[in-house]
Amino acid sequence: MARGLTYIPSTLIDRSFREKIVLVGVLFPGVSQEALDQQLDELALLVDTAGADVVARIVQRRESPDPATFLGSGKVHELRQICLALDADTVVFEHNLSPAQQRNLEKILGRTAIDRTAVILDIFAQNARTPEGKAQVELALLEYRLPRLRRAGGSLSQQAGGIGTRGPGETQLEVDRRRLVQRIHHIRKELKQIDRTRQVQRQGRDRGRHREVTLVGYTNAGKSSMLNALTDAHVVVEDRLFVTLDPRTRQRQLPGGETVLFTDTVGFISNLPHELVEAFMSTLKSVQLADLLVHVVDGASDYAEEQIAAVRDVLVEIEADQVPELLVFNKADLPGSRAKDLAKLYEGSVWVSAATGENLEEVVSAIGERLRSRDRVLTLQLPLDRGDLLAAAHREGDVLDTSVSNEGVLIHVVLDAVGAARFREWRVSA
Ligand SMILES: Nc1nc2c(ncn2[C@@H]2O[C@H](COP(=O)(O)OP(=O)(O)OP(=O)(O)O)[C@@H](O)[C@H]2O)c(=O)[nH]1
Ligand SMILES: [Mg+2]
Repeated sequence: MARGLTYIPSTLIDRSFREKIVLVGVLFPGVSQEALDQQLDELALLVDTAGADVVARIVQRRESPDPATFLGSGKVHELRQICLALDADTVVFEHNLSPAQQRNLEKILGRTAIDRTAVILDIFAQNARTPEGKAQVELALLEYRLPRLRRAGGSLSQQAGGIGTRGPGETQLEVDRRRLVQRIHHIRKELKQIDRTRQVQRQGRDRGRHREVTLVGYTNAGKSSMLNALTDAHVVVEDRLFVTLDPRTRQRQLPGGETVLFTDTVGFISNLPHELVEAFMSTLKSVQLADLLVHVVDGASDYAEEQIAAVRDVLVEIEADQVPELLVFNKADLPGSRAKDLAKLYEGSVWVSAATGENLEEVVSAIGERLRSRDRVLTLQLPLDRGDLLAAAHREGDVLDTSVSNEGVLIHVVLDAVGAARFREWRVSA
C-alpha cells in the first residue's frame, strides 16, 4: 500500500474504458414519478461526470425495499436480462444499498452494483488535487468501503498475504479490515493536523479586521465563476459536477473601502453522502465561520427551488444555518433563465450573470449592505492607560482611525452587535 496522503483506493468505476451503466430507481409511496425522474436525471449527470455512459433506466414501484435485493426478485432477473442484452458493465441504484443488498445483487446480476453515494465518491476521488482534498476523499472512500469488505472468492482466504503479515488465526478479511481501520485512524490524525495549521493561519490572518464571505451553492451553480467575477481569482470553472474540492480564498475591496475575504467551497448536492460531509468538515468550517454566505443559485435550472432547499439542508447538517445568507440567482444571461423572476420572488435576493458580469455591482453592494447591517461604526473613547482595551478593539473590530488627546484615545471602530455591547461603557454619544 502506498504511503502518505497521495494514496487513493482504486475507485468504483473502471475508467480504462467508458463503462455502460444501467440506472435503477424505485418509486416508493409518496414520491411522484416526476420527482423520481428528476433524481434519475441528476444521477445520469453524475454518471456522465464520473466518465461512464447510461444505456438504460429501470423503474419499479414498491412499498418498501426488499431487504435482500432491494428490488423484487422478478425485477432483479429482468434487470439481469437487460444487462445481458445491452452488455452493461455496472448497475447504479439511485437509493443507498446496504452492503448485503449490494453483495446479493452482484451475485445475481453477475456485475458490479453500486449506489449514488459510490458515484459521488468516485467523482470526488477524480477531482481531488491537494493533499488535504485527497486525504478527505480517501477517508470518505475508506469509510464507505469498510462495511463492504468481503471474503475473497466467498471463502475465508488463507492464501492471500505473505508470511508474517497476519496474527495467529486471523483471516484475510480480518487483516484487511484491520488495515483499513488503521489507515482511517492515520488519515483522521493527518486531517486534524492540517485543520490545526489552518486555525493558526486563520487567527494570524487578523480575523476581525476583514469580513469573511463564503460562496455556497449547489454543484455547478457558478460559485467559482462568481469568485472569479468578484476577485479575478482565475479559479477553474467547468461544466461538470464537483470541480472545486479545494476552496480558494481571495480578497477584494467593497466600494465603502472595507476589505472582504471571499472563499469558494465544494458544491452541495441533495442527499450529500454523510461520509463526505464528515470528511470535508474542516474545509466546510469556512462556511460555519463566515460573516455572510453568498448562496449562488443556478437561475437557469428547472430545479432551482429544489436546489435551494437541498443546499439549506446541508447548511443545517454542517451547523451553518445561523450564518446570514444572501441569495444570488446566477446565469441570468442564458435564454429562458428564471434568474430575474426568482430574484423578485425571494425577498432581499439579487440576480447576476457571473459569465458576462451583468448586475455584478448590485451583488457587490448587496454584500456590503448585508455586512454593514450586522456592523456599526462606533466612536469610543478609551482611557490612556487601557492599552488592553485598544488591543481588544483591534482584535474584535475594524479600527478605522485613532487619535490621541489628553482625555484618552479616540477611535472609530466597526463592531458587530456583540462587540458593540462589550464596549458600551466607552462609547461617546455622537
Ligand atoms: N451562461 C452562464 N454560464 C455560467 C454562469 N456562471 C457559471 N456558468 C457556467 O456554469 C458552469 C459551472 O460553473 P462553476 O463556476 O464551475 O460552478 P461551481 O458552482 O463552482 O461548480 P462546482 O465547483 O463543480 O460545484 C461552467 O460551465 C460555467 O461556465 C453564468 O452566469 N452564465
Ligand atoms: Mg467550483
